[in-house]
Amino acid sequence: MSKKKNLSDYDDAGLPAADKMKIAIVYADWNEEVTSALVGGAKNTLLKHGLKEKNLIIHSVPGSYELPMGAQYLLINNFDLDAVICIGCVIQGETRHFDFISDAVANGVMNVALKYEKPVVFGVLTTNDYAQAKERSGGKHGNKGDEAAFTAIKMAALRKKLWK
Ligand code: DLZ
Repeated sequence: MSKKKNLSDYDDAGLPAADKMKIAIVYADWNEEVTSALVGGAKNTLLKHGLKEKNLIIHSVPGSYELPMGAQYLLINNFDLDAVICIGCVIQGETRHFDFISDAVANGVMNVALKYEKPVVFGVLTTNDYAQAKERSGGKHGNKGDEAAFTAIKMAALRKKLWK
């Protein structure tokens, strides 16, 4: 997958079915046009691989900074969740907000994953401008939501396989 540029091109041969999984998506309202397209991509990919709609939970948070907390709320309140996909879009602006938010969300997502020992996927675009975000949310570079969904299924299946 990593050798390819298009975020929607992944090798699904051998990807386990998601029909027995329960997966949550938490997405940021900031840059809503982009994040809703990312959610759409993730949802399509999850359902395409067998996830039942009743086993898909979707909630929103105000901005990407709140994604780790949203993921943690979901994991606390749903013991049977197999994975959480965090979706956001942080666009470089004129202030240092971009760096603080990007670093905080990346570290926060990893911390929640390690704390709960479950896949918490970083489906967050961090781009220089809006055009780059559009290109990666269903444009010429594919949809990062697809990539995030693929990652969630693959990691959830690995955890199920290895867990004793
Ligand atoms: C404040 C802010 C800014 C400037 N830019 C973005 C952005 O590009 N993408 C995003 O998801 N959120 C942004 N936010 C909001 C923060 O993530 C957060 O919601 C607020 O700082 C409140 O904690």
